[in-house]
Amino acid sequence: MTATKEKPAAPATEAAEELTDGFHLIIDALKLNGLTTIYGVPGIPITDFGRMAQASGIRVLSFRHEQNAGYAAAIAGFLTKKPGVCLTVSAPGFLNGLTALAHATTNCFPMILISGSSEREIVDLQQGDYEEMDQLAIAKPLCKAAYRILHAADIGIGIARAIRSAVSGRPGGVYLDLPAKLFGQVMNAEKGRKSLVKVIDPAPAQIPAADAVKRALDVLKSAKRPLIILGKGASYAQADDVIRSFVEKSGVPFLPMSMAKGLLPDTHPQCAGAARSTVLKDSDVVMMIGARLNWLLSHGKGKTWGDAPKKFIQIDIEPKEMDSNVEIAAPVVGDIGSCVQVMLGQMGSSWPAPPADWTGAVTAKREENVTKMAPRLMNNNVPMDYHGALGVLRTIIKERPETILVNEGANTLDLARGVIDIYKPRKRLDVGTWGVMGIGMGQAIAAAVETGNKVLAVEGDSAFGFSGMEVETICRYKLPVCVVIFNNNGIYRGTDVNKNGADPATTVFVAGARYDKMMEAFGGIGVNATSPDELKRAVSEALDSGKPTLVNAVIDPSAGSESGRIGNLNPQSALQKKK
Ligand code: ADP
Ligand code: TZD
Ligand code: MG
Repeated sequence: MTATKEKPAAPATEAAEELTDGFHLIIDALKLNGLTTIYGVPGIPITDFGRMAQASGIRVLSFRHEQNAGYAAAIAGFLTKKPGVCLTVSAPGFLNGLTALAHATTNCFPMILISGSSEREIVDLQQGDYEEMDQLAIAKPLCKAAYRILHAADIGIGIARAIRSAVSGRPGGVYLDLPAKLFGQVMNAEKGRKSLVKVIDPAPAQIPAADAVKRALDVLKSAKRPLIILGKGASYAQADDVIRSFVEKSGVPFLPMSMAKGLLPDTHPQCAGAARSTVLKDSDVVMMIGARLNWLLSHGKGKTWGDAPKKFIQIDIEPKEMDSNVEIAAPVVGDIGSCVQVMLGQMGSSWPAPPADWTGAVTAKREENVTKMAPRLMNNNVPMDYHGALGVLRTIIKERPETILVNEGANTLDLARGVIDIYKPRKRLDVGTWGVMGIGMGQAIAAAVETGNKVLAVEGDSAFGFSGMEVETICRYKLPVCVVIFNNNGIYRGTDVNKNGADPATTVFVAGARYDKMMEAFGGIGVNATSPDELKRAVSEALDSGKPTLVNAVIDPSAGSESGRIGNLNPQSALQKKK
């Protein structure tokens, strides 16, 4: 079957019954629900499906590895509030995509992984079919919901269930299993059309209870040292104006989690990003909006949070999130847009500003830290250190606030998160809840595809390696992506030496590698940048031209620290002293 092939012809004996089949019904169901972009890798049994989808006007982006296509779909879900779709072949392709599906679920991004599968009769008897695997059973524990469609007549319902499962309540990943036989199944076209479902109100508003709102406002009002923490759920909610109005009306200092940076600009007078340790330690009431008290916030307790007793207010769509780590004094369950809107409405016209000694102390701390950092960001050292290189990128983003920043690595991640200010919502994408390496190229591609904006991907050399082959994809689709590799010759540092044998140490790579040449191999622009000035010129040109570019930024191999900012999470051997 080819892309240009018409719908199945009616047998000559039956007078012109119009027919359709699985291929067309899946495509029609996706389009009916506005799912018009697919990220995937072709092969049996979905090659023709990809061609037909492309012929039907769906944008089908072919990747070099399913994991990267999956990360693209996951972040597309975050950026658009519609499930990102990843399409894979059976067993190995499915498994490659599964990491991204689990990642989407963990991060609360809506995504649908659609995988072709082998024949059930053979799989279930384990008779050794081509790429045999019980994919549905394997996917189930790793996602929000998993479905298999066996009959063409169920395609409409199956896809509707997948969409609703992905986006309603707490968003997450959904697996959809499509056995090879389904695609060719034929049915009456009119019946087929009628079987399709346009999902009405897939993520219904969830209005918070009035007493919960009152309780939350009472706690907030009682605070002497209040703090608002914005998480990526708040970015996802696309309630930007109402969140900004609420924060500004409250007068409370706010701390953005990494993917909530830019929801209000990092340069906003209430932003406490540069006074993070102080506000976490000294605050007495903390209001979480779309952020979880997981490891990224030290579970809401311990040294990070200081000794002073704290009360938490939490807005989240997932009721079970409340009290997950510490007691939540004022849980507000609902969607962020509705919750913040209702709270804003109830604040009245004379909401009291937080005590000036608190807001003043936060501002003073922030300014002290910003001033301390400034000269480091202007250094012109060669080889570059992280701060010298990031100082340049910080200015470039300031001048181009629409640019989407993708960021992964260890030192490259932790330092860039602190240094590069973000000015607009959903303009910073990164490793998320797992701190996973490998999201870089998938996220960069989807960010460019979904928004049309320019993308700057700031990558550790190790981090980049997980998805580096997708630079070919970037060149093939001519996407406006500039990849900057912070090349310090290794993981955390490039200086480790193995004293006990001929093999290199476990954390180092080929010294002086030229990643820029990878880009040139596919017709993109490659630049080797050894100084902040060279870096500035190369990245500015790339973002202004929109041409696929990779800048190999040579970083001092000894500049980084083990595990960036989270070295404390490494277990230590009692028997072996660390260097
Ligand atoms: P961060 O890593 O930025 O702290 P998390 O991923 O830990 O953020 O938390 C995001 C939270 O936002 C999740 O608990 C999720 O249930 C919640 N969430 C996602 N979308 C919405 C929404 N539209 N309304 C309310 N809560 C949401
Ligand atoms: N594998 C996966 C999928 N995710 C991970 N987080 C890791 C391995 C472990 N890991 C980190 O947590 S950071 C990192 C690895 C391998 C790479 C750090 O090196 P880098 O950044 O070159 O990307 P810096 O600038 O050298 O620190
Ligand atoms: Mg490195």
